Amino acid sequence: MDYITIDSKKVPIEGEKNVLSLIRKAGIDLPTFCYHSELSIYGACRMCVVEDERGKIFASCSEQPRPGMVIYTNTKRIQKYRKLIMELLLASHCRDCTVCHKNGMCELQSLAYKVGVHDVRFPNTREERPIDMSSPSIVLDPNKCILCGDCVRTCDEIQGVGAINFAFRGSKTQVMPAFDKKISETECVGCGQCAAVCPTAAISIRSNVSVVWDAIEDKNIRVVAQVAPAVRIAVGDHFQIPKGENSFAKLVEALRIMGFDQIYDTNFAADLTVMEESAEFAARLEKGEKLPLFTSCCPGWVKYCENKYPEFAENISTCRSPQGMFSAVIKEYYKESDEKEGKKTVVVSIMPCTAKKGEILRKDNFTDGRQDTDYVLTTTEVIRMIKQMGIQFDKISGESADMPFALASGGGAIFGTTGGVTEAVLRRLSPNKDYQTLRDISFTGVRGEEGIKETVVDYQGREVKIAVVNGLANAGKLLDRIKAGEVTYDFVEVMACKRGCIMGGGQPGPAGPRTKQRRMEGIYKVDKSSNIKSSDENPAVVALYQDFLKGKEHRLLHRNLK
Ligand code: HC1
Ligand code: SF4
Repeated sequence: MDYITIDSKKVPIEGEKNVLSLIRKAGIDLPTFCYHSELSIYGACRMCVVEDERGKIFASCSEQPRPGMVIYTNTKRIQKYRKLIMELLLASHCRDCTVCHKNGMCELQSLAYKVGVHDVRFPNTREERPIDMSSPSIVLDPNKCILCGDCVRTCDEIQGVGAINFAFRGSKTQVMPAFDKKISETECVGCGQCAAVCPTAAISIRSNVSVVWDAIEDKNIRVVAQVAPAVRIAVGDHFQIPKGENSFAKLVEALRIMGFDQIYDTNFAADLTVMEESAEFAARLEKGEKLPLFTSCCPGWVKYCENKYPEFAENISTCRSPQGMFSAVIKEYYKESDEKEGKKTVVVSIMPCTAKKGEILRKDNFTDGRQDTDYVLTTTEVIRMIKQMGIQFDKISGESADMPFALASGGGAIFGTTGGVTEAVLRRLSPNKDYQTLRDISFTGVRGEEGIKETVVDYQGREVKIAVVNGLANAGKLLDRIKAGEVTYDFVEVMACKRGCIMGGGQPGPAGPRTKQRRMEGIYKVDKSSNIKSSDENPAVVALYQDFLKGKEHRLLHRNLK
């Protein structure tokens, strides 16, 4: 086997494409801003520089490993070099760290500390630039940008959107949409993946924290929370909870301490979505109409399809997302009590996703002209609120969500990761729900991290072709193949974010490969521990259909498409 030597440790080369990967394999956490294993190599930030035995200094992310190489990662020269790079980055960065909302979560801040920069010798010569607040999902603040390009490559390579790019030259270089447009005037789908990779607050999540505190403070407002499937396995990340552990009960207790009046589980509404989407799929299959049916629960995907492939817009399920269905049901549920008590119900949904902030503003998601979800808080915003309140999240023991919307099946839980919607629909449509059948469904190929998964299942004696897609660029590839007649499907699940909602733009970061893996496992553990596996077996769902929902299914659960 071939080796390289890193700081006197021999490290085997096992297919790694760059020296940086071997350094990390050796257990050394070398700082980087612009290196991400899933993106093309850019080599711009130079933070990962190392020195070889000949005294040559180079960026380890863009250097191929050669057998016999000897690498030093922390010589005096390297330390000096890194400090200088950091100082130059800080020189052109605004200095409002103490009041920045990324304070404490900023990679620039933590790396400045790590490399030992305590002073910046250079004046800040950069002009103040306007902040773009036009999107409901993200905020672009060019004054905080270090030009690492992570956001540009993510939007282009992973999401296939290309809404932002570098503009101007030299000291005027800036990341922004083309033609001086605002981000809301581009094809941006609000997925927030750019914000998730941004090491500073140059692209950040549009915050609703203060308006939610205002609502909680108002005694005439009933503040109702719904908590999405993927939030529970990431909210603990900032509180020393093991990665991927289910923190739902702790979150419920924390929300109660904060002053939320009712706390419900969006997994319950995911069960409602499975019921409606399965029925819609079965009906379309029977008629042979508008196939493939595309899932509709991911707003980033819905917008992407409408923007880039409008010819497929009719194929998207008419079902609202679980968030949309649930908020409509909650508002209807409290209608009478609100009138009697002179109160107003405000629904706050707690989501891993920034695009959900845009979904709630879509008119096709309104009920009788009313916006059902009032505010969306991402997982990171909720983490901030927990910290603001001083709740010792790791110490509280946890409580149950409120009835009647606390009970969910495992099928609802697995919505939080790629393949979950499809698996839940297959469980629902299967006449048998025994252990072996459900196990067989889980092995049809719908699980796993691949960008495009395909499978064929039997449904009432016919072959049903299914694709599961995650990452919008992969959706574009699949749609191109469908358009070219190269492939046909009956059912296609699309999630905008790679690995699904567990890696939504509103989840805490940075999340390395192990965290991603743990989050996926965390979702399946929630399913495993659930006594009810299929949405149609959820007694709370059955009861809702028998009584409250009678005659209102279409009005509350489907998009109003004219
Ligand atoms: Fe998702 Fe969904 S699974 S879209 O990823 O269908 O955001 O978690 O809440 O609505 O349930 C997100 C997650 C979420 C919806 C559900
Ligand atoms: Fe691109 Fe998504 Fe960021 Fe919009 S939110 S700029 S689509 S990565």
